Amino acid sequence: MSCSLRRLGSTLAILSALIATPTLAEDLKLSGPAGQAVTLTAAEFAALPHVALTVTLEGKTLAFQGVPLSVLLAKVGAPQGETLRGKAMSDVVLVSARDGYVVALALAETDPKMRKDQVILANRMNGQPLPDTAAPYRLVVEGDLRAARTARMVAAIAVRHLE
Ligand SMILES: Nc1nc2c(c(=O)[nH]1)N[C@H]1C(S)=C(S)[C@@H](COP(=O)(O)O)O[C@H]1N2
Ligand SMILES: [Mo]
Repeated sequence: MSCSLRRLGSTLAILSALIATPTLAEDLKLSGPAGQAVTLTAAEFAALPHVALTVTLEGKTLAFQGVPLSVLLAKVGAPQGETLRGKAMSDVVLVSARDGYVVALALAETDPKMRKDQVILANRMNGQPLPDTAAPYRLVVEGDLRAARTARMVAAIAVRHLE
């Protein structure tokens, strides 16, 4: 009796651990140049400061809302502003999507102290949540003429330091 109760107890403990730490499809994995790792839930992303960015890509004007990439990269220790210099000038940002699509940016391109064109990770388009083909996040690079860098279904962003 006490043995089966104990087994029930440990089964419940395992189940509750699984329920407490699910890997949700909307989770966003961030990693920094020295291996720092942060996972943001959709609720944590929603609580970050959002900006609006309207772009015209291949003749289509789209109004996005999202979080500046610089805000996300600061969470994993990416150098920015005056600290983005020297060897960090070759740091790259890899934006990876669920279908294996990967877009590379120079870290310097993403820094609002370096360039006035915004780079954001959008979660809304034209006043609506992103459609399933793009959710949960889409990269938007102001100034681009083609849509190829607007990675849809973004799941992870990594800053890589090149030696
Ligand atoms: N994840 C992912 N994002 C992607 C692509 C892709 O193949 N996979 N293709 C890119 C290209 S080349 C284009 S033109 C646009 C097309 O987006 P749309 O179908 O919403 O117009 O998505 C971009 N983002
Ligand atoms: Mo494209």
